[in-house]
Amino acid sequence: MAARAKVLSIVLAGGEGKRLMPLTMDRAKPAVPFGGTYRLIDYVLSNLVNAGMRQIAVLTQYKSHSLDRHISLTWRMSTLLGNYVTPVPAQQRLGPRWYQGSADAIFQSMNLINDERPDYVVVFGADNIYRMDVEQMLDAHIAGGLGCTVAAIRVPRSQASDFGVIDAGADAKIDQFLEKPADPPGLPDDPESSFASMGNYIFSTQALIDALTTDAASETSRHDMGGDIIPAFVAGGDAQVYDFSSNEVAGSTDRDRAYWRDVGTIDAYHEAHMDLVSVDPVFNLYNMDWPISTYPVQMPGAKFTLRGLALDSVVSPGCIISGGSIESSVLSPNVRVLESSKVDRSVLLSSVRIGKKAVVRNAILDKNVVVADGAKIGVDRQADLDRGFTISDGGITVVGKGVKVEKS
Ligand code: ADQ
Repeated sequence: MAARAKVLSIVLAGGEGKRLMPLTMDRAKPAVPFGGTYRLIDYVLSNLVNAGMRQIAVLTQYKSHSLDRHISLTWRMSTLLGNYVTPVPAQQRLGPRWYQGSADAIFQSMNLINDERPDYVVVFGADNIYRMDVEQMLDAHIAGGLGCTVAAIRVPRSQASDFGVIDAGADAKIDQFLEKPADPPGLPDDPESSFASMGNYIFSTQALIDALTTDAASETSRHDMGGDIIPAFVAGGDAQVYDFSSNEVAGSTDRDRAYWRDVGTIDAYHEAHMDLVSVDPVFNLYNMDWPISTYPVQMPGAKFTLRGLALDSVVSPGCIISGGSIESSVLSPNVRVLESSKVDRSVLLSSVRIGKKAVVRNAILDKNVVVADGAKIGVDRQADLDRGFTISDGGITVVGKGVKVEKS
């Protein structure tokens, strides 16, 4: 039997997440809670670990305290056999400066690659919701024999300007890569769809080292993986695409196989939660053949009293719904909803308190928000703006951490 290839995984977790404000006010984007008990980073780490990747460095930067703590508490592994999942804060090894871009983050962490001497380097983003068997992508990378493989998924052309858009031939070799083009090209067999990069890459180690070293010396580069490194591989004829729809994850159906969401904006974050609570969700959190793991919550089961009820919702441990009603919503641990209150199409993060006769609709309430008796959120747009809440383009009201919302 051939020896298994040696792989180092690098998770890019240093983005600021400005478009998720105020949820990213005090935490890095990959530490933003998602799906009740999880954080965004749990999805990529579950995919890597389930696929057998056991040397994983998570490059962190801004506001990384909550992220570092989560990774250390949840993902720490036995160091037997050289296994680890470790947060690597920005080291400023090359001078007193933050990372300039995602490529600079890896360049400044080159010592990890030099120490580990892997055959291949897996570089994945930290803030997308999906399941992927990374080993299948690695096999495709090895079989293709090129320096770089980019995972991609079909998205509606109208949304493709947010992504790197790929034009590849039948042999999977990438002919053109356009990072966030204003007018994304459609696919020959489907003009209203484009092939979008998922921001997940696999590199042959020497090819990556060469590309990063050339990029670091460039004065015009923004030192960005999608903006500079991938286009350089494509220009050199050394990049191939990996079609995510060919990835078969244990226990998944054809439908959830095709599920991938970039939850970088408030609207996308809210929509992805609505996907979770749909009656027959495309993305199935309950597929225990490919578990999404997180820090286990040490709290009693959710309790419903005084005719409190929840329909089409995810209610985490420690919650008490005492006479209130919840519909199409996701509740993180330790939330309270009291008598005659209504929560609809909303995401409540941990320890939110909702008093009596309150209404919360189309809203995201960050940790520790307290909603007074009779207060309304997401009902009157002007009243929400007047109270300083953020309202997304799609009309979702976001209330920041710890805010006390009075009856207006
Ligand atoms: P974006 O998501 O816009 O596009 P970026 O903001 O660089 O790219 O984020 C990618 C990942 O890198 C995220 O996980 C982020 O947290 C992290 N990151 C960003 N800057 C970093 C830094 N300085 N240090 C460490 N980590 C950093 C990318 C690709 C597109 C692709 C989309 C898919 O550029 O081509 O389509 O991802 O979501």
